[in-house]
Amino acid sequence: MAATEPRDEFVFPDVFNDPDRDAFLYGTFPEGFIWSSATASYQIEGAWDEDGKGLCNWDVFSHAKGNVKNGDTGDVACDSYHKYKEDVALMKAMGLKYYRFSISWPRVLPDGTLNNVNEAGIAYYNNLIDELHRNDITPMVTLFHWDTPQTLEDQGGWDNVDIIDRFNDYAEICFQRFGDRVPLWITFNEPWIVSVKGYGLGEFAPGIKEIGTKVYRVSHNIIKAHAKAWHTYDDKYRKVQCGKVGITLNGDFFEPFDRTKKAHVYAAETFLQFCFGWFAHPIFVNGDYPEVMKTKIASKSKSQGLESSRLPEFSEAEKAYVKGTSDFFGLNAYTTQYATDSQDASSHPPSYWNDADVKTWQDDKWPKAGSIWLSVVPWGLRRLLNWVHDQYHVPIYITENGVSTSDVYELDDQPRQKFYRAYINEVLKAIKLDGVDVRGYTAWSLLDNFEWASGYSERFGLHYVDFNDPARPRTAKKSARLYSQIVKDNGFVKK
Ligand code: GBH
Repeated sequence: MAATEPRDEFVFPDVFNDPDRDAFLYGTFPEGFIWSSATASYQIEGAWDEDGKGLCNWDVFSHAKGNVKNGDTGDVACDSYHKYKEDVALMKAMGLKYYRFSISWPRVLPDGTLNNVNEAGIAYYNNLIDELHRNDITPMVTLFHWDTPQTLEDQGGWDNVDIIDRFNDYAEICFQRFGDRVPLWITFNEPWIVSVKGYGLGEFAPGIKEIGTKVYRVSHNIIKAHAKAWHTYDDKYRKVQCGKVGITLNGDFFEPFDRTKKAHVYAAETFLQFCFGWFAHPIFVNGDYPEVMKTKIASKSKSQGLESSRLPEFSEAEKAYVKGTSDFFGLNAYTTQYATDSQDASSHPPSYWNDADVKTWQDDKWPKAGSIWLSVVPWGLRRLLNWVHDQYHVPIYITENGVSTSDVYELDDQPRQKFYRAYINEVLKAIKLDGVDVRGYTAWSLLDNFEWASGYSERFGLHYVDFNDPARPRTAKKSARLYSQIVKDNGFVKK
């Protein structure tokens, strides 16, 4: 049995101490392995107020001064609302058989509710899905990639329990109208980011800074909303549509700085629980938060003079309802950090960061990408896959992995080519050498796009997009060719 609480003994296979850790492994992926690339509605669609679309929180957030670098917005973005056929053609040219995209909730339901169904928005996604199928590409659809209808945000957004039912209505209309052609659904993309960046640090929409309190309530509601949508599918649609519904979680891998020190191992495992376990422990293990979160947050809350813990509780009925509500583990993985126990363990101010008593940082020696948080650490992905497998024993779909370069015109994108080759090779090692059940890999991103608070200053695309040209022309970078070859070979063959 895997310990789903932090351990203080380093339990990964010995192969990790192998001097050949970074050696390249030739070989192929299991038959039927899913190769995909991803985008998200607000990051690519543009057409922010066209054809009856309602406002989303990111429209409002990016239109307000000072929130996004250079005052960039997603008003036009890659203009994929008009150019989706071109996007599909790019995937076709690469030989990709899956596409992960997200639906804009307020494009389908402009005020977030069933009071007003926007048929033009529904038609857009129907056209996209049909175009994909015509080109033999299977849709993998995310229901929520951060663009909340502004009317609901105005009512408290994810901090208002009413949104759970609104999200379920929205999920259900998507199952009804698109589900006959969508075999893979992802309810939420990275709830950690929504909570911590949106309602904790205020760096993302809606820009709220309540890192000690609201973050826990917001996540609590998201977990319940996820579970409800999963049950709706399970009760009413699964039998006919035969699809899978999962959730996508993000987090860095946390490597104990010195793995012979129990305190470092315990700290790294604790932070993995605070990132992944926060959502995955209720959903995949027992309907409840990890013990380490419950204990730490309760004791800090007490020392802060609070009557109850800042971490909400699930009732017994809720635990039973939430447990087991994901058909797979969607993993977005980019980077790694070192962890140790925090030397200055503090309770003030009440904060998610203080609650864990862990200090994390990145090694200066690790190569840096075009985003300050993104160090290139391929072996971290293999370890993370092992950790997720060991904790939850469910099929893993990598729903995002990729790398940024700064805003330069560069078609021979060497760092990105190296990144994909190295990271995808670590996925192969996790499958072949460690026996981890990974079913698919998704490159982030098909296109350069609106990189949230960084605007267009960071480029993650396999295709270059010229944001100064109204036609938003796309040009394949060399990394697109490299990825396409890996897909064609289903791995790495010696030539
Ligand atoms: C993904 O988020 C998103 O799903 C996608 O939309 C986005 O474009 C892509 O990655 C690239 O950023 O320093 O503590 O604030 C992903 C990963 C994880 C990146 C957390 C920023 C910063 C943590 N994010 N990380 S912190």
